[in-house]
Amino acid sequence: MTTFEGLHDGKGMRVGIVCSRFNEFIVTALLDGAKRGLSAHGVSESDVDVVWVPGAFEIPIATKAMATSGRYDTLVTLGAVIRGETAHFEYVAGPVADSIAQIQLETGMPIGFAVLTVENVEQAVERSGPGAGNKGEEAAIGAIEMANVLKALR
Ligand code: INI
Repeated sequence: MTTFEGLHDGKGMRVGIVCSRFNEFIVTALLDGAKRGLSAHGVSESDVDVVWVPGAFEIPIATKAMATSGRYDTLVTLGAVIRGETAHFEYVAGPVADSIAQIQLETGMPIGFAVLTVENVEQAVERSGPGAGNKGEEAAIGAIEMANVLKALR
């Protein structure tokens, strides 16, 4: 029996992060978490690019451009869609998640997903704090693991 497991070793990995500016204070906290996770697992700051887009709806097109650029080993997407703030929550949140899943399958690029979809600002703050449970940090570490497991499978 052979077991394939991706290590959380990001040494030498080039990472692209897509951030949406809507609810910027939350996304900045997710970005801090993602940077923490990458650095703790060996990714050098000079190997990380951060791209800002206006809102979560614009994340997929920027992510696809990065996924097909040949410049990255893995990507991370960060955003915050808050139900209390928009009548079109469903029209933004669902398509973004579906599109990111689709881009992974079309391009073979692993993409960490921390586009929060929450009921209110309090829930967004809980998931983007400086301690454990920062979803940006979790997505970044997951992105490293997936890059390694896909490399092993290929
Ligand atoms: N974008 C977000 O990232 N989060 C939101 O909660 C949000 N709300 O509430 O509407 C939001 N809307 C903007 C959207 O992502 C696009 O940027 C906009 O529609 C322009 O295309």
